[in-house]
Amino acid sequence: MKKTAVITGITGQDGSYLCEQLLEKGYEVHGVIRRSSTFNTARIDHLYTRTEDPNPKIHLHYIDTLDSLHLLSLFERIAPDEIYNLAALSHVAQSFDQPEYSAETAGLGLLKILEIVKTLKLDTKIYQASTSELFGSTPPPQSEDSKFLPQSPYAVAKLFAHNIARVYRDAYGIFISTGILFNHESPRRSRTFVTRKISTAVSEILRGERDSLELGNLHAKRDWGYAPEYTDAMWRILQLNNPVDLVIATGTQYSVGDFCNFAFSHVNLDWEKYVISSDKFMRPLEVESLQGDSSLAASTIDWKPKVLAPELAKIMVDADCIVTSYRY
Ligand code: NDP
Ligand code: GDR
Repeated sequence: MKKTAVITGITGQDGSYLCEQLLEKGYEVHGVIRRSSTFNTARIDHLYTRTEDPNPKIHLHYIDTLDSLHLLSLFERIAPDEIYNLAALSHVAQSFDQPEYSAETAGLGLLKILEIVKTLKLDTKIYQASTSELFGSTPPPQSEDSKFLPQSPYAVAKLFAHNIARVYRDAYGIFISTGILFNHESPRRSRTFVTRKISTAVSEILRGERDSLELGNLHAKRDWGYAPEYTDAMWRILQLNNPVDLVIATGTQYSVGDFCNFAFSHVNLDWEKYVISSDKFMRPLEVESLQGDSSLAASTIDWKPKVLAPELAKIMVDADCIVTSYRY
């Protein structure tokens, strides 16, 4: 039987890949999308047409995830089999500038969904987008058993959501799983994140549109993977018979400088001639070193990463060099 899924944050990087994958599996997909004065559907435009389709597979609903009344009315109407809660202010540095909004979207957003599912007594499986930022200053390797020491308003808000998920699971038997996902990137990554900032800069330098790139901390280390593989993990997590909390990561680690090297050397440029480290992009508090251990995911959902950072950098640079119209 055809399953129905709701994706909050469908217009984001992960939402767009997840939507594609669910449609391929035959799901009816409902996307929660917030109103914007400019078009914010660039990542999903290829998945739906604006013309009348008598049997559309993707339905968009204009609801801010902080608007619980309208979320309730949507969930009551469609009684989804699965909810993927991806909506959030997802930029760590920006969460220092907008801490309240960050707490509301990344933290309270999930609580509203849980309350609705509980009130309506829905038999829905929920996926929550938890993050490696929960580990913060805990040294690597980080696994499901590692301590959470969040270092930003974003991470503290996500920790609230992570914990409230466990509480609703244990107290009310709600089926909610979390994926503790480490950084994952793609050509659809917003340009405000470091990998995409680097790959677009490489393409612009090649085209002669600029001659330098200003970044912040070049020494921070991340475990970078490829976004479509991570959204596949989200789906696999919800297909289990019991709820889980699972780390999803490549198990590798590179610095921001290393990623610059992969991206620039792919087009025979020496990154050190172009990249400048500026205080402007330094954070009030930094997460220095993330490297995940996803062996539990390998055994429970048969998930293993294929694309690692050196190849990821090439994929992103190639996409920016060829398709100059990506403007996320
Ligand atoms: P993006 O920033 O690309 O997407 C975030 C999505 O949330 C967008 O669709 C955005 O809408 C939407 N959104 C934000 N606030 C609201 C709101 N108030 N109401 C409705 N929609 C809202 O993030 P990613 O796709 O990269 O990440 C998805 C989720 O996974 C996020 O929660 C993120 O924190 C988490 N995560 C991401 C990781 C990564 O490496 N990518 C790693 C671990 C966790 P709009 O398009 O209008 O801005
Ligand atoms: P992150 O991703 O904070 O890990 O959060 P981001 O790409 O923003 O930063 C990664 C590291 O690069 C350093 N850095 C810079 N970052 C940005 N954005 N811009 C710069 O110019 C720059 N220079 C250096 C940062 O200081 C940091 O150390 C992402 C988001 O997707 C979160 O939502 C998600 O939860 C985590 O990944 C896992």
